[in-house]
Formats: sequence, structure tokens, C-alpha cells
Amino acid sequence: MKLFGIFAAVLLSVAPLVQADSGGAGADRHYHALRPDAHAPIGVMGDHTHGEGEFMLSYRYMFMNMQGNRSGTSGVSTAEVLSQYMVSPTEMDMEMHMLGMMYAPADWFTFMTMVPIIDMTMDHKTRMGGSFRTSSSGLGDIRFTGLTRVYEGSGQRVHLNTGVSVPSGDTDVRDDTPAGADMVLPYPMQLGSGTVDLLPGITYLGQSGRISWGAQANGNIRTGRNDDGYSLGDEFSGTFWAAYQMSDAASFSFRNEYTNRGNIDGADSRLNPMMVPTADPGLRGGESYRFGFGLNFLVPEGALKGMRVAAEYLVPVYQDLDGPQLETDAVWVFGAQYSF
Ligand SMILES: [Cu+2]
Repeated sequence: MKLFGIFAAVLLSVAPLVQADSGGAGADRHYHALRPDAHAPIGVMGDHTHGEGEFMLSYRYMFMNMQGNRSGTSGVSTAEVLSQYMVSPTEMDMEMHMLGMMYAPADWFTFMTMVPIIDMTMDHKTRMGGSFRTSSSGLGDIRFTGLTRVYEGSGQRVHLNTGVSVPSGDTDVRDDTPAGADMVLPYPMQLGSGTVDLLPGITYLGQSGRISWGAQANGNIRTGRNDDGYSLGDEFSGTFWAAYQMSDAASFSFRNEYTNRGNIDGADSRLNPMMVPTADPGLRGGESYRFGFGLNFLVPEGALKGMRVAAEYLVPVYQDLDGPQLETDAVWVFGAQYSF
């Protein structure tokens, strides 16, 4: 992750330099923004830029279902987890509502902000044979990102994503558990990181005929520790996709996504890692590889020109987790976007 930090710092520092190159290239074979597949599959954030003076409002709904535990690449039964811990998580559902706004003050720069509202539940079994559910909901960490176009030509675009996540999400969420009433919940049930996080990235888009494609690499680098004494692990993800434009209004896509998440540095002293694996800062990391299938729809003309709706389904095909840790079974993303 140190290396990735250096990579991010380089990206941030070259952004204004490379920008000077972006004017004028390939005006005859420009990238067509008004086609359904000009936006990436809806699970990809910060995938596109806008023309000067354009606004976009968006809403995304994400649902993630996690069932059963895994350690490394193999499943671990609830009974096995309970042989080591008093409590085992069995299932977690996460819903996220994401409100987004984009505005481009210039063709080469688009500003983006995303506000997440999160709703989570976690089900558990205890060694004594009981079961219980905890829940948490509220505002997550708000993100501000600048998208700087560094290349446009021959139906291709490249932009740099330079973002920051502010700690607006609560890290002191509490609920009742068998250990007591109103206890601080373990790490995965908290709504924010509690730290200022840097979000560097680079995005590539291409089109030719009815086919389009793209790739994006992203980091999430935590700075310092939060006031509960820890920082979440850094994250890195890389994704690439291809889409086929069926008509002026519809396209479908296939996507691959790799994500790597580190373990937690430090620890929240209010949690007991001997009790339940979700309270162990060393059991949060892992890597996963997902395959996604998506549909994009666009209103190409008329009163609602620029209105988009999209859906994507992602299924993990490989997960290697520092466990026991809940594994992801499926992710759904639905979105609506309107630019004007
Ligand atoms: Cu947009």
C-alpha cells in the first residue's frame, strides 16, 4: 500500500501538467457522450466527465448480501467459528442510497460529490444457541472528487480522479447485543471510516462502432487514525468492462473487478476481539474478484433527453479473506442520472 500511496501522489502532482496537452486533439473523431454506453456500468463511480456548463444529478441504490463465513478461499461453518468465538456473524445486508451531483466548469474538469445514506443489518448466532440482529443506519462518508481530462482523441478519453472522503459517517454506532445494552458495534457495522481518505484514480474510455470499453483503477488511502484509535485498511480496485450498444437507447455490458482491502491499523479499545471475529482488526482484509453484467438505458431526444437509468449485477467469482469473515454473495446496483 506504500507503493500505491506514491503512485497516488504522482498522479496528483502531474494532473495540472498533463492537462495542458488535452486541447484540440482529434476533433473529427471525438468521443460520443450521448449514447447509452458512454457511461460505464452503473457500479463504476466517477467514470465519465461532462461538457462545459453541464450539471448532472444522480441517485444510486446498492444492495449487498453477505452470507456465511470464509477464511482464505474456503468456507467456514458457523459451528467452526463458534468453536473459537462466543459469537459468529451469519449474514449481513447492506443497502446504500447514493445521491450524486456533477458539474463541469470547463470541458477538461468535472466536479463530483457523492452523499451516501447507509442501512445495514447483521445476524448472529451465539455459542449458547441464541441468535440476534444488530442494525445501523445513517449518513456515510461524503466524497468530493475532481475529474481532470488528460486525453481526448480517436474516440478515446482519459481522466484522472482526485478525490477526498470526509469523515461525516458515524464511527460510534451502538445497538443492543447479548453482551449488554447499547454496545459499540464492531467495525463493519460502523457508517464511516472516521478519517480523511484520499481517493486517487485514473479512468480510460473508448468507443468504436457499436462497441465501447473502459478501465479504471482506484485507491482509498486513509490518513492518520480516527478518534477511536484506528484507521480502516487502504483499498485498491481495478476494473475493466466492455459494452455493446443495442440501439440509441440501450446497451449491455460485461465487467471484471478486482478489489484488495487491507486490515485495520490500531484498534477500537471498546471492542473485544476474543468475542466475535468482526471485532478483530486483523480479520477485515482480503481480495476479491467479481464479474458484472449491466444494462444502461438513455433517453436520446425529447423533453427527457439526457435521462439515464441503469442496473448492474455483480457476483464474486473469487474471494480470499483474512477470516473468519463474512463473504459477499451478490451486489445489485440500480441508478438514475439526469444531466442538463
Ligand atoms: Cu455525470
